[in-house]
Amino acid sequence: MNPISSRRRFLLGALSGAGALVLSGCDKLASTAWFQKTLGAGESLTHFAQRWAIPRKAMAQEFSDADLSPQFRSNGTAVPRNAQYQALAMGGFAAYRLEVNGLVERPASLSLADLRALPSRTQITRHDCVEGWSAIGKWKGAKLAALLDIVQPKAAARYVVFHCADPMENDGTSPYYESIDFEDAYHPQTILAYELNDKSLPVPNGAPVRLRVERQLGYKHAKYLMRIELVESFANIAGGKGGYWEDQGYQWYAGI
Ligand SMILES: Nc1nc2c(c(=O)[nH]1)N[C@H]1C(S)=C(S)[C@@H](COP(=O)(O)O)O[C@H]1N2
Ligand SMILES: [Mo]
Repeated sequence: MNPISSRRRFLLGALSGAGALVLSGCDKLASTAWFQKTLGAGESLTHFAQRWAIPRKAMAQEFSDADLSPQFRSNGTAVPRNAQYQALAMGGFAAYRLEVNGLVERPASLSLADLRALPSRTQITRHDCVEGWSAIGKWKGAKLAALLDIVQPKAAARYVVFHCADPMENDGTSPYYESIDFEDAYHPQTILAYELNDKSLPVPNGAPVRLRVERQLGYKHAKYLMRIELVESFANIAGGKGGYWEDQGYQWYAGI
């Protein structure tokens, strides 16, 4: 048995929730270097327990064409207030490039054609927004795992950060951003979506490419992707909490 699966078995035995970890006298474990490193920045004990006690590899529910919402609404930014982005949109995104850099062996710059050439997945899923609405849409996109195989994450990389085109402040600052860990990055339903309901992704829904990370709430699904950065820690990015809404107090792990 490899060290991961023996750890996992131990934890599955020890944990039925974060409370059990403390109550069962595992506070010694909580102070070990391994535990501290695993817990890491921005990760709560609840997330730790979820991550180890609930199979994160499980699939989000998928639906059929008959379940599609008549219209998939837009939320948050509907058109990025960014001259460079608007010029790209006017040109049909022909000049668009998705930059992939940070802790990778082979940084990359991908056109939409490059993204469309990667192994893809199509999925009909339900999007849940914390503001109290849901919609079912059909998404097609490149598997993030396939892109990671190309850029080759360095050993120190722990998070994938998504930098977006839309500034959240009127003065053009605070671009939207998000981050996920490798468990979600390699999940089969985690895709860089370039189609919604069999059409090119509309601008209000994040054209030309947005993240779908189906086990988590709406705000994790970053739209208007410009750059993907692999990092060891997101402590030095913007407010340091791993996402625009996280910096305003939302949970980093937004499990559904
Ligand atoms: N770049 C960017 N991504 C974003 C947002 C945003 O404002 N900007 N809003 C988030 C929120 S809160 C939700 S619910 C979804 C909305 O996706 P939709 O516009 O396709 O409905 O996008 C998420 N991703
Ligand atoms: Mo949302």
